[in-house]
Amino acid sequence: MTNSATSSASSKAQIGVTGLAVMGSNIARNFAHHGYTVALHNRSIAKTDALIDEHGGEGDFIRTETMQEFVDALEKPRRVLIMVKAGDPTDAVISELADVMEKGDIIIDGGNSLFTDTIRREAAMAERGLNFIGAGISGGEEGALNGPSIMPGGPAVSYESVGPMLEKISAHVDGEPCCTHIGPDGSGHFVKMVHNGIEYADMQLIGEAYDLMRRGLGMAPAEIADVFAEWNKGELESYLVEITAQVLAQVDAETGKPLVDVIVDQAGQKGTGRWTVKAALDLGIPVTGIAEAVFARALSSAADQRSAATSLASGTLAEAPKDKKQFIEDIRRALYASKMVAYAQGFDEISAGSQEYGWNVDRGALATIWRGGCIIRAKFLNRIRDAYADNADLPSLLLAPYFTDAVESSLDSWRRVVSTATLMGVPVPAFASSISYYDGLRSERLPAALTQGLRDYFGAHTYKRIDKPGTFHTLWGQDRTEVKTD
Ligand code: NBP
Repeated sequence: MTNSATSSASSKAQIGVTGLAVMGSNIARNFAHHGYTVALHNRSIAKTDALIDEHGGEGDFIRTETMQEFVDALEKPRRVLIMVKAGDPTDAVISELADVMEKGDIIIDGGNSLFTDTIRREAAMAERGLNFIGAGISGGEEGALNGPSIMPGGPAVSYESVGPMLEKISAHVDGEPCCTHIGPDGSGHFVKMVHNGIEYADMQLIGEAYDLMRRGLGMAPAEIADVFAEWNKGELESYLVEITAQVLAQVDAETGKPLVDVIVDQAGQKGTGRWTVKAALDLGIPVTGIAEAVFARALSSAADQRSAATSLASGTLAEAPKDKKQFIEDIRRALYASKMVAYAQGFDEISAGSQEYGWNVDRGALATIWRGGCIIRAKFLNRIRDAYADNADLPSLLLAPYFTDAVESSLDSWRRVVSTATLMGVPVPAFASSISYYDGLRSERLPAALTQGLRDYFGAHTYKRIDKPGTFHTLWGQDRTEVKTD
């Protein structure tokens, strides 16, 4: 181990990591495990020393204290991965780094930055001759150490320099790395944001499935854990379904109760789900499953409002379905169909973002790198990859033959689950909004025609007709004749 910065060319580091909290230190170790010499830096030296003390023997690390020392420890062009808190701390570190780096050096922001910040930072760094890559990294602590899914966006020329290293430390599925160049500037952070949005939807759908078995069927958490474990052997196989079984099976050591029963039922959020919905609103893309998931977390956290409302009437509630086995199978199918909607919507948002910002994101390649390392990793992503391989211009994932068939075979179950849940008074916002989206998507005519009529009535917003070209307005306040306005 090298434990101090040195100026000799042979002992320079190929990569530097600044920000050595849980994610940064694990990624630094991951680089070292793959044979790279890693320069280490953190604002407070204690974290650098803790990493060296606990894991210094795992590979070649160079301990540095100041930013200048850190940059001097790197071979040229210098490659620095920033793993600090998103927002102002990231700007502060970029600014410090840019002051001591040289033209052609590469800064990689591996934090959960907002993609518009990445666009701004990439442009600012380009003006100074520095290459900036915004890399979404998913997989949490464990992924960072053993192989995350990495979504780098930035200049292609800098990807040539850092791409092979990032690919090496990423997770691999069927020998393929879970890392690929996503596109220019903010594209990497944009797709990471949508990844997290889909993760929100996935978890909300899992929560609704759990609630239907718990409150609806009166099953115990351990029994539901077995159901999820069973589901994980089939088409729902995924990391989140796998760990759901584990969390539900966990017993609290202190009380002897299921752990899920002693956890406060208020879901936290750090912002990426909200960002996904905000960006979707700006792009005009319905991401109803993700939005319901964000709102469901907000409702769960409105503790005072909820406790004031527990006495609200429920109306007459239906009993649970008699055929428990059938209902559990219905829930499984509803979960799978709703999940397909959430992914279809997420990929629509990625297409729209890619078009808006000129990123040319390859959706099939993206599905490929989400198969391993990341939180939404699932068997199902192979299907998405195949769908885009068959038709790169697919208008909706739901129109790919596999998805069309899978939804069709789940439809009866899906409708039964949503209607039964409503009759039993169990909230299923994501299941319900997903099937409504699906029914809206497949409708030949939507009530939007009436909306247009109303808009024309109160605001003279005009409308188009189905039978002739042009734009029209009805003189609602006069004799109600129609005039052509263009
Ligand atoms: P945190 O997000 O908790 O950030 C802590 C790090 O930021 C420490 O190294 C801290 O230095 C540094 N820092 C702060 Br705070 N303000 C700073 C400033 N003004 N100047 C310099 N350094 C500053 O760490 P994390 O959980 O390891 O996450 C790192 C990044 O990775 C974040 O952007 C996060 O969103 C993203 N991410 C996290 C996960 C996850 O599972 N945790 C997954 C994927 C992505 P100090 O030690 O001196 O206070």
